[in-house]
Amino acid sequence: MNPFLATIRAKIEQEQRITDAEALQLFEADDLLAIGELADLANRKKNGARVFFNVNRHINYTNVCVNHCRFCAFCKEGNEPDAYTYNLSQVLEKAAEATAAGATELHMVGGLHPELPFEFYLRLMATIKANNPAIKIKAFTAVEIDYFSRISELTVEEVISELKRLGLDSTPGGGAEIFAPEIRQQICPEKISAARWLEVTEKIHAAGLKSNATMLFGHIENYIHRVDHLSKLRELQDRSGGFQAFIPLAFQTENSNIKVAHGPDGIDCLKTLAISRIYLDNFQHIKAYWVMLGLKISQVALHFGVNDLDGTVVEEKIGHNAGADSPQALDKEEIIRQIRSAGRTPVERDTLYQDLHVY
Ligand code: V47
Repeated sequence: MNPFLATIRAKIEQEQRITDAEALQLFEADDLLAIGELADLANRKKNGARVFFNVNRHINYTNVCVNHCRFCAFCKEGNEPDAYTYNLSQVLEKAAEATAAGATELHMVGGLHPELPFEFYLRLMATIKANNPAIKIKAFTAVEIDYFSRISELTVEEVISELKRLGLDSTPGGGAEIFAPEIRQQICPEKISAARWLEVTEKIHAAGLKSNATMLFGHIENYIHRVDHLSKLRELQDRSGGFQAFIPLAFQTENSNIKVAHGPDGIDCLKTLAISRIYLDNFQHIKAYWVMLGLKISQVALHFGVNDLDGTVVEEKIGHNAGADSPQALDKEEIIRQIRSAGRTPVERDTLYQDLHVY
């Protein structure tokens, strides 16, 4: 092993942090297998052979959005023919299907709709919980929480507290994209700034809710921007401890207004997952979101520092509208098979990473 990688190994073994410069050097290194082995070492120290998944269902209640992010193939203007907004009974029908299928979590996010009032989301939350008392709701990113505060004239703290009172259990990690302003300005100029995303997320954590964090990679950013992104997340996690999982999202190019020849390839995806694991020493979970990565890369990623395969998903629109060629849904049995065939132990979890069943 070359001296640089030997230094990184020693740091992992002694549970010391790697620096931003070292993370950048890892991104620039060619030895994918050595990086993967180091990430595997870091992951095994934290999680052993256990790999988490959950039985969940996504519900995207509207695709109408005022933000017009350039990477996004999901969001529409309200007058476009394929714009939609589910009413309460449509959402309840999907939640009931999820409960009947054994789901323990709803992952619920949507566009920033210009007309729906905050009361719509409160009613959504309260009614879903009343009809599906056992299900956990992971909903509304920091971007949506900020928006709800603006449309309701409540503070962010009040918005979070109302949603929590009605049953919000955790929040997903979307909307982080890439924090560096020179890239963020180009890919999502109308979205809240990185500083605001981090501030709202810190308030979510301060209210006692856990959240996730994502990074959209493989478009116009470079390695420096990825390291900057990871560094802001590591810093916030040091202060709040509220992040559960980090989820690098591989950019899907179709129907997007970011014109690049291709998204990240398999090597880039594995490297990014592995370096995330090594760098984010204060994150317990690194998730391979198979919808964007594809199932095969996600399975191999279990040897590159990943300990979470997300879930059954059931109905996915954000990645598939942008050309993701993964399936719409996975059976629990298929997820278990994938994990076992990677030589790891499948653990079905709930939203807060409590074991539900070890297979
Ligand atoms: O914020 C949008 C991304 C995110 C594209 O927290 C795209 O457990 C790739 O955050 N190519 C939403 N990505 C999805 C998300 C998520 C998914 C799974 C689990 C969790 C979790 C969170 O999807 C958006 C944006 O970053 N996105 N368009 C695209 N063309």
